[in-house]
Amino acid sequence: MDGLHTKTIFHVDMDAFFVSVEELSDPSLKGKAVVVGGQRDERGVVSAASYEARKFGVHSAMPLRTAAKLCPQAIFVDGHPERYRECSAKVYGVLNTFSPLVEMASIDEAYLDMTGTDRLHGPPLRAAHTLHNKVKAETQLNCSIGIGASRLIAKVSSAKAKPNGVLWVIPGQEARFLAPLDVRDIPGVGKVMEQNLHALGIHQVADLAKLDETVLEERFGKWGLALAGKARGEDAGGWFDTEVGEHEDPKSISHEHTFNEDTANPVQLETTLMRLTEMVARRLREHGLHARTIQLKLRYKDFTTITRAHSLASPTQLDTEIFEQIRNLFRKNWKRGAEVRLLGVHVSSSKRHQRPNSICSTAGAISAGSRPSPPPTGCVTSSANGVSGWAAV
Ligand code: TTP
Ligand code: MG
Ligand code: MG
Repeated sequence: MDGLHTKTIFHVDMDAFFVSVEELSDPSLKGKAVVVGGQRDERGVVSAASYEARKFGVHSAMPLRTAAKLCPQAIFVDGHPERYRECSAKVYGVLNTFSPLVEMASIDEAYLDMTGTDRLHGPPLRAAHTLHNKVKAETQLNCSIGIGASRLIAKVSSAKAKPNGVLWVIPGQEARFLAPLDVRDIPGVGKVMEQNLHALGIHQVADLAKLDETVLEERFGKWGLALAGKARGEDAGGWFDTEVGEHEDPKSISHEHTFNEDTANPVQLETTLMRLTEMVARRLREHGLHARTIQLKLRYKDFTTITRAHSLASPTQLDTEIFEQIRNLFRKNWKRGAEVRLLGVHVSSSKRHQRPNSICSTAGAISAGSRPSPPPTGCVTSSANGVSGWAAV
């Protein structure tokens, strides 16, 4: 456990990202129930929902028509993948001025290793608020920042800081912070694992923490052990290790989407490819794998199906890098105007591969500067819904 208290990790995640980017081009959307991903009568799925729409139960990956039923007053907007990528790159630019150790984990989120940067940026909360303001000033977008001694804690706390907040779990208080949370809040615990845990009467992280880890190991093997570590706030199982409950590294990962109505709309097609890419990349990261070969599958209305692949010189698990290749393959191979029935994104993975700029890489860790100052008393400091309360520690 020594390693647990030596790091300061930030997890930055943009708030309602696609919706917020749409609001930049159409400010009249602000504060309203907005659904991005297509029109209310289309057969696609929701990419993103505004916080206002979420109050009605609308969420990502839900059919647009279900969203329209739950929230008839919502404004439905088509997606603009180019804009999202541009904003993502801008965010990365800001983060990169803050720490050389930035790892974009998806189009709208990143981990920063801020260990030892006190002299430069001040203590963690001050640094986070400076960063929070900088992101806003340079992108006009809100984000939330979680701070913890592990990636796991940083990730969970950024989710709890939303919207537009900063939350720091003071080193040593991890178990107290996690205890009341649902097991599903632990990254890597999916639907199946949640059901397995519920069947054992385990609902909250506190229930997990009470168990001897050998019980979890007996029941779920090494994933049980990793889960026990996660319940203590550790990056157990390598954090992006295999998903809890899954027993093998997949050699290939793919996601496909069949359109309810065949479409030749390039925006709809590319938005779908982006969503499929995100799903694939997320699973790569969960399994600690990197894609070496990236393949597009395209089935036309008449069921003619083509697959086209591209091999990367440098394996990746980043949505942006995978999407760039998928988009190239799509643009080169799609017969413009021809209606498409199905799209698929498939990657073949290489074994675990350490990127040189990964924040896991100790070789690249920041060593200059002072060590973090001793934690202030108290458990968790939050500035939920804003940035004004942070000085309370
Ligand atoms: P998230 O960060 O999961 O969600 P969000 O930014 O919309 O909202 P939050 O404030 O809770 O972070 O995803 C980032 C973007 O990725 C999201 O705006 C749209 C896209 N996305 C999809 O296209 N499909 C999906 O299933 C999910 C989860 C996200
Ligand atoms: Mg987000
Ligand atoms: Mg995100």
